[in-house]
Amino acid sequence: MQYSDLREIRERWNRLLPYTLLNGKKVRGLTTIMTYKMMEKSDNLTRENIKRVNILGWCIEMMQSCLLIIDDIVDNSEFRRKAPCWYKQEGVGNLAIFDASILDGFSHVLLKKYFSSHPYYLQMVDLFRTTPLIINMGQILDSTSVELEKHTMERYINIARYKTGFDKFWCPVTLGLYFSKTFNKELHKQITPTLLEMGIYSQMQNDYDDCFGDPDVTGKYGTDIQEGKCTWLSARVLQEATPSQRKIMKEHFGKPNEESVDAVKMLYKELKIPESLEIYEAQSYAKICEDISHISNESLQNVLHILANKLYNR
Ligand code: DMA
Ligand code: MG
Ligand code: MG
Ligand code: MG
Repeated sequence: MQYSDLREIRERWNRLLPYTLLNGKKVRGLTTIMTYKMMEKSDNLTRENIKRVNILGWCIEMMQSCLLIIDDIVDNSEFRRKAPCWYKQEGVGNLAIFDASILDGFSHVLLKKYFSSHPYYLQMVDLFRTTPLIINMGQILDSTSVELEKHTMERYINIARYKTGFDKFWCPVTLGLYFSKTFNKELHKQITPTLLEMGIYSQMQNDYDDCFGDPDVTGKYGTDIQEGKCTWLSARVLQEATPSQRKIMKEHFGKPNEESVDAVKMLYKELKIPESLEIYEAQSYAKICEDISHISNESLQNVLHILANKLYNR
């Protein structure tokens, strides 16, 4: 209503919103809602509160869509969520950067409209400011790590921690705790390393999908090899490669042509990188379960267990 004179913008928004916000897995929004439902006293699970936490879930999805729109431009991606990326839409191009910023801005409009009287409003706003800040620092690290010498496992983990670790589980669970007013500093400190670890693992799966995933399932075509991205796969290969295999990486990695991409994929298979990821997955899952067992709150243990099982048994 406040911007009702901007008819053209409203029409654009009506196109932008369903296009960029729907058809994803909505992991972050649903995680916020689940955390809330599992932490809140049953008497408080009213229709009104469920509606409000759903709105909060959409807010976090808006933040995510904003980040993805920009990520796709930087990564030269073609598809997202089974459709051409927003910036590839006719008449959009670089204007997508403005659209992304508007999406982020509107998440704050919704936050203010529905949550400004909530006792944790300030913390919620802070979370919606801090998370993209952290992610974008990770995105810069990600985009400035293309030289093969930089593809160490240590650097990879750092990139994954920043670009995905905080936003995948840590941010939505924290938001659910704020909304349910069950946030406790000490408990939050306990669950933070586990939530980050799970976020990092989910980036490893994302890297695997980029290379070996079925586009009908992932909804996108990979660009990591072409763009020379430091991924779990590339860092792992360079840990294992013989000098001649390293030469193949040097020659073909980061090149856009199909033959080069195939040569790198072949090397990944030769070095059994998918199998290594499976082994890592089992170890990581066992460690996560062990960490969860030490959390001193049963409801929170249950929240993390559900998330871990979804992540590791996909
Ligand atoms: C993570 O990096 C994405 C964001 C938005 C921090 P990515 O480019 O690997 O994601 P995707 O594979 O989904 O493009
Ligand atoms: Mg990307
Ligand atoms: Mg990216
Ligand atoms: Mg990826």
